[in-house]
Amino acid sequence: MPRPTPPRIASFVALGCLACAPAAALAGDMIDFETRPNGAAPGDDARLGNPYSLSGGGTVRFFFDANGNDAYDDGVDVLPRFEEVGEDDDGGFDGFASSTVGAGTFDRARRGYGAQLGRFFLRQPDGIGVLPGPFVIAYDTAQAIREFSGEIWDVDAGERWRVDVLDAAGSVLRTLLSPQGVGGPDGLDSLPWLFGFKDLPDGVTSIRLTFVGEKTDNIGLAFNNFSPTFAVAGSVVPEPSALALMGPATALGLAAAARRRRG
Ligand SMILES: [Ca+2]
Ligand SMILES: [Ca+2]
Ligand SMILES: [Ca+2]
Ligand SMILES: [Ca+2]
Repeated sequence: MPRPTPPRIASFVALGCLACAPAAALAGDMIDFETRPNGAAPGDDARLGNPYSLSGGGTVRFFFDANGNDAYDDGVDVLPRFEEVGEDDDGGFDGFASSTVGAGTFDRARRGYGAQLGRFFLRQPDGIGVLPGPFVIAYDTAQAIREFSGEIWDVDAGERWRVDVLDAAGSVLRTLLSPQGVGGPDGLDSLPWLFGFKDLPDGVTSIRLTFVGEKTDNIGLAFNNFSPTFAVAGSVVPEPSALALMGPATALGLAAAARRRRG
């Protein structure tokens, strides 16, 4: 008798996440990069140097870790830039090519995802090319970070990202790989890869996003909607609660029900 198996359920959940609704405006600590840390509107291509405040106390900052020590070093590490949706008209740099939206189109979300991208996102310091190092999100807070989520947009052919959750010693507490990017409309061109963690152990101090794709050039990072203290719905696949529901107790219950039907 055909019945759902855990792998089929998991793939169904993953597909559901790809199609999940755009994130609504959320209260609390949702950093959507529509404002700078001081609340002012960003400008296209402007650098982000200051950290954002967390409502529960402390701050979080973003940088490319040029010297690979997982810590921010002023003047050594490289600052990301705000990028405005649409093509630059002043000869500045863009974030990502929106090839499924249209030829010669940049920084445009796929239909239905415009509100989720907003007007601004965060990107690599220069043009699409070679990154100066991993992208690091560093907390400076007394809060225990138990969950978070974020979005990497436009994970195309030859592209893949690894997300590592680190403690102060640089040990990897948790890790997650993005899908292997594929080109064309079936891939994540001009779409977000929504990732998140829940139930993190003690000691989370930073998050490191490392490009692990096959490409060695034409690489960018389009980062958006970072939620530093909670994981938005659909970002954790499968949800820990769903895992618990599919655990041994449920499996035993299904088997018992099958036996009763056969009996
Ligand atoms: Ca550093
Ligand atoms: Ca742009
Ligand atoms: Ca630009
Ligand atoms: Ca945004």
